[in-house]
Amino acid sequence: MTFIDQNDAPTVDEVLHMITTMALIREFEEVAAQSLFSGEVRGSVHQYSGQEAIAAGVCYYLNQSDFVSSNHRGHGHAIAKGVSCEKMMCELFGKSAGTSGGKGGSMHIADFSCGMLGANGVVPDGVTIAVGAAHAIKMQRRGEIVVAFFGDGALNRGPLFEAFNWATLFKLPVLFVCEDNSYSVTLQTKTVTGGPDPIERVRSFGIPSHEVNGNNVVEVSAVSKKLIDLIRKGSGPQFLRAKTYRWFGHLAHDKGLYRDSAEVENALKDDPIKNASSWLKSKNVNIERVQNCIQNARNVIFDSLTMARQSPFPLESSAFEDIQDANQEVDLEL
Ligand SMILES: Cc1ncc(C[n+]2csc(CCOP(=O)(O)OP(=O)(O)O)c2C)c(N)n1
Ligand SMILES: [Mg+2]
Repeated sequence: MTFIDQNDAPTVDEVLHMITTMALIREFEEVAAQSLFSGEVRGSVHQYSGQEAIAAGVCYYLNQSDFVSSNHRGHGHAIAKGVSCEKMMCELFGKSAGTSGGKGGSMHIADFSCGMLGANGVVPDGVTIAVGAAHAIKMQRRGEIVVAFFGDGALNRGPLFEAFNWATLFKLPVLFVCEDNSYSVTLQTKTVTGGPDPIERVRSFGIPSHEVNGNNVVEVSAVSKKLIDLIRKGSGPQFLRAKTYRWFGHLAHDKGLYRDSAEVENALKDDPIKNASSWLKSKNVNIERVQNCIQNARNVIFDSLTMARQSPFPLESSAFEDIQDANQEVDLEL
């Protein structure tokens, strides 16, 4: 489904907002990678650069009370869902002001206060968490919906199919968003995928499946708006595959030498931020308004970096706090 009904197309102001979100993500990833290279950030950073239109377009029409779950490449989803960039940067720097008090790092960013259920390093466990949350919402007769973001690499993992089965069996309010960048770590996903197009697997569960150009925020947001609306009205699960490309290696340290340089060069030309700017230009929007959005986003990330650098690490005495005690009852209410 790529046809956009004019009634679903976003307005100029909405696209300007989405450009700001995309610019926040792009800049955040740039600073995160540089901070990893400089040794200020430890661990790993999976940059979302090049895929920004998906998080920005899907999350635009979600309410704050709705939920998202994410994977290892989760910074963009968190920013688009409204998690504070300052708290996220602090988390990457291991500082106590971070979303998890500096103890989680890049792949464990979560903030329930704005519906971010968590990044997740296990493929595809964010999806099963999303389905669990959707089941809780249904049992409690609440109106929120859940979006599960995952990559094409997850399409060959068993737990994904358990999640699809459960979601369709109980008609749960969940939108599955597959960010198809064609790669699973160093492999082209198609070289490890049997059978016809994996979208057929999704359809075999009876889940309506749609495809969109993931580098075009106008298209992503228009289709997402429609799907979110259907889910709110009780359609049960929907599936959206968004074709895209990750600009850098799997991790910031990966040079991506397994990819053809012409392929990368071509992909870089299909820049989601430039695509959105061109759309705005076609609507006679003054380029200065676009540049202001991008500059504002850069300022926010610069301030986040300053804060992360200046903030304290957690106290040594807190090292054993925030650890789940097997005998302790956990309040799992959302
Ligand atoms: C259960 C499990 N097996 C293997 C891995 C190692 N691993 C990390 S990311 C990944 C796949 C990444 O591809 P994709 O899901 O398409 O996401 P992308 O990195 O392309 O955004 C794998 C296999 C893992 N994290 N979890
Ligand atoms: Mg992938």
